[in-house]
Amino acid sequence: MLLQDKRGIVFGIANRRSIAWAIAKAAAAEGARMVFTYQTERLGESVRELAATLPGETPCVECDLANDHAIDNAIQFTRERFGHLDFLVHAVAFARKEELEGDYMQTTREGFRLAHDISAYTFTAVAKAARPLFEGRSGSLITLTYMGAERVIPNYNVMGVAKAALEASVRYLANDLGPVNIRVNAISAGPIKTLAAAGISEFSKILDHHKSKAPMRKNTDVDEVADTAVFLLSEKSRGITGEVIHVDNGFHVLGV
Ligand code: NAD
Ligand code: IMJ
Repeated sequence: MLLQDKRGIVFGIANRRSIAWAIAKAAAAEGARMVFTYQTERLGESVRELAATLPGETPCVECDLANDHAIDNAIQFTRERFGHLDFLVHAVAFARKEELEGDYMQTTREGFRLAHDISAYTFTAVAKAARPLFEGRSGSLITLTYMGAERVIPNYNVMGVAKAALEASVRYLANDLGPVNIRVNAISAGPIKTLAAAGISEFSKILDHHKSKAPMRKNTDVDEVADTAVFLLSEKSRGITGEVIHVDNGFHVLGV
């Protein structure tokens, strides 16, 4: 098993459709044990229900990533339960709904700040806070990104700019943490119908387009993302850091 006896922390499970949940299931199947964090108590019940379906104990703790004290608390909680960490999964993004429609140019200062805080800075924040739990061991950190960081996608707007900052953070964190044997990578996933895609205008059209044009002629399945995540979290990817791997059935290679 690729993650036998490895300990991890997962940020970003909201429900059974979450990419983070698919990653957690795949990691558990490879022998990992994890702490789950959830954004608000409103999500706590469903996250604890999902956690209970995994073998062994999966401690769960509230963690609003907008709050540094909440991050420190989740790390302290993890230290008490596990003593150390081998991996971290960050699958978190947020922008105000109003910023995800119309022209990018209409982005407000506060909307820009919030999108960058939650969608980009929090990865650096959790890397910094969790760093002591990796002391003396190798580690792997991953985050989730989207092609809107590299190219213009209608309505993705300030999220695309925040994802570009997130991808740059992956490279800087990889350089900071490489000397202590911690790798840092991102998965750029194709469009998947999750809570973060709910209510996005024309999302079904984007899925149809992806399916008809992607080299593999299919939509991205959450389990495809999860299997790449397991690879990146495992020693199999020991030579890879600072990388953004596209798991999108090849869509990103297209010009038109
Ligand atoms: P999701 O809604 O299930 O997950 C997003 C998570 O972010 C939720 O669990 C939510 O609670 C969490 N979150 C938001 N603000 C937070 C805060 N302040 N503190 C703590 N947690 C907070 O949707 P998803 O599609 O699984 O998204 C996971 C990641 O995948 C995101 O980074 C998203 O940008 C990325 N991604 C999604 C797609 C897609 O098409 N669904 C494609 C590429 C990348
Ligand atoms: C999101 C907006 C516009 C276009 C989009 C998306 N496309 C895809 C997404 C084409 C695939 C989903 N995605 C990659 C995201 O990162 C979504 C982030 C997100 C979604 C919401 C919806 C609800 C809300 N705020 C959000 N903030 C971030 O209020």
